[in-house]
Amino acid sequence: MLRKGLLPAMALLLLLASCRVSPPEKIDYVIGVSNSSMLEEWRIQLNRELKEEADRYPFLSVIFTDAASRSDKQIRDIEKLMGYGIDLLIISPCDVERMTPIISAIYETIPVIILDRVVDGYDYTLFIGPDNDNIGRLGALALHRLLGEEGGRVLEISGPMDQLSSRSRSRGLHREVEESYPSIVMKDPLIVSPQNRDRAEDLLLEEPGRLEGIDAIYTHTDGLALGVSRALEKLDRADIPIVGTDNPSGENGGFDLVDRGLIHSTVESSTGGREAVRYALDILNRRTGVPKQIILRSRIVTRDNRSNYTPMPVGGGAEDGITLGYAQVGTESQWRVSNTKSIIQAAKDFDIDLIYRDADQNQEAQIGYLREFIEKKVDAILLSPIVEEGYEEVLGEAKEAGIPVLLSDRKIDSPDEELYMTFIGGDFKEEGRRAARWISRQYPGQSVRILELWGTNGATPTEERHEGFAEIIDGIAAYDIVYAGTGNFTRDGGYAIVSDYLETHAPPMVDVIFAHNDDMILGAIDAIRERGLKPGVDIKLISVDGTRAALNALKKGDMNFVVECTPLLGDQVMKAVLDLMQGKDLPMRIVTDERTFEADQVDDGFIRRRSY
Ligand code: GYE
Repeated sequence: MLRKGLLPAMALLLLLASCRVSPPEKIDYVIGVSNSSMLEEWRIQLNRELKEEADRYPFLSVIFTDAASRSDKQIRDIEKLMGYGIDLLIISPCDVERMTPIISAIYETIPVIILDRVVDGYDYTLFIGPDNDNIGRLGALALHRLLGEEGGRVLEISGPMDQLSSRSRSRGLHREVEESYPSIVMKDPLIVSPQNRDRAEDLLLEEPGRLEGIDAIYTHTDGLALGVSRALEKLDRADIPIVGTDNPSGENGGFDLVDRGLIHSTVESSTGGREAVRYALDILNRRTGVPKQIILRSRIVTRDNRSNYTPMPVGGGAEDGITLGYAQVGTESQWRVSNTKSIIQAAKDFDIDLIYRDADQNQEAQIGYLREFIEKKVDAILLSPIVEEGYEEVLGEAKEAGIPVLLSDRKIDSPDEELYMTFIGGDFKEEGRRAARWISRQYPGQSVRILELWGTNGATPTEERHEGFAEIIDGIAAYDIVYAGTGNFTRDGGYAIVSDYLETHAPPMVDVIFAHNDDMILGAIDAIRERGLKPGVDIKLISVDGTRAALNALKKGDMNFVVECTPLLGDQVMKAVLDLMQGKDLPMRIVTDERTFEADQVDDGFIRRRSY
């Protein structure tokens, strides 16, 4: 929803965009940067990285603005930048909600890279930022390493909880403590508002009772950590260790505090400045395969790993070519078949030697192949894990052997993120949400009975598609998931469940079927027809993937909505392998760009051109 007050600002902004001034000679591109403030060390570091990286390209010019934490100032800054004729905007929004319509309007004119805080929806070119939930989880792991098995009492010191980053860090921390480290007891958090070093120091000095019986302190930023450590010093309690977060370099940054022994460890939250400039160039040069989101890696930094801070094995550049061992899930779906083809083709295009193994849905076999790759001393391993659990041991062996592992398509569940270098794939939770949003658009205020066809139990796309779907459906009282069963991502599986369900329930049995992939919905269509019902009419059908077969069914009216999840990951995977071999740091997650389809959005030509 556009807010009234913003409309004149946006009109002006678009007007300015249409009368762009030409950039100075020899400068090919002008990038505008709108930073939300320059108060915190982290944000100063962000600008420093943007500048350093941009300076490497003489044809690039960057104009910086500082919104001083005020959205109205940020809107004016953007108007000014547009007036200068920028080719691309990099923005770290002050207030995500207020900036969303502004960013959408700019995105219609020039590409927009959002840093740090993502806006709702998908009206931007690329998001680069940390995973704050995961940063909180890593905080829990750092506390566990510090306190050991016997655990202890921890005081959490955070910024205001109306900040999304504080909420996410706190949620991740508490969930991980509850699930994995029950001997850690979290005491009531101390909220520091406004969030800064001096305020943290003052608050703790005002309430020294907070420290009674406390074994460790967790702070949401390193600025807070510094304030806390000063207070501890004054209160003669410097014996309480602190785990911080953020870790920009420079004086009083996390590294510095670790070095000086003021804090025990910190969880890195890098700024993404360098990546922003590199991807900006890809976007401006119209390179293909630019992802939708880059989620930056976070690591725990302690004094021990601080001095030789290269915690991940880095490929040796393999002079005699690169050998990549690839352990694929199986051949359960059309998506999988296309995914395999894409990877094999890209390996050829990138001149990478691929050893391909198909695990045929058998995890033990897949782990066996990973051990084979380790034995063969491949340069890197590419893994599409069948399920999320059960890979830690073998990935530990790969790490020991110095062989980096990349995950494509599916993730593993492990707090130890040093077991793999990056994950490349879709945003499955968002896919589930998109399916649910379609239902809420179609049936506002009506009651809906839903049958959910799950993919393989324990696989990331199954867990996350369900999570995103349920997040919306569970919030609407009139919507009910009346039945859920796993069809294992296969056409037969989808057919069997729906056929059984229709046989054992009297009509009208169900209004909507949501399948976690196309193959299962195609099986459902067969089953519905067999019962003499009309698929897409008597029962509305939604699925995820966007294969040619599903888009055809959509066009014919046999189904109603398709959420895309692209299997064409090959180029991005091989690019990551090459980057890795050249010693570049990879982001933690590279999330592919995806869209949704309704019947009127696909024509025959589009479907014919579809390569999967
Ligand atoms: O959606 C499904 C396949 O892991 C994203 O696995 C992939 C899923 C895909 O079998 O069709």
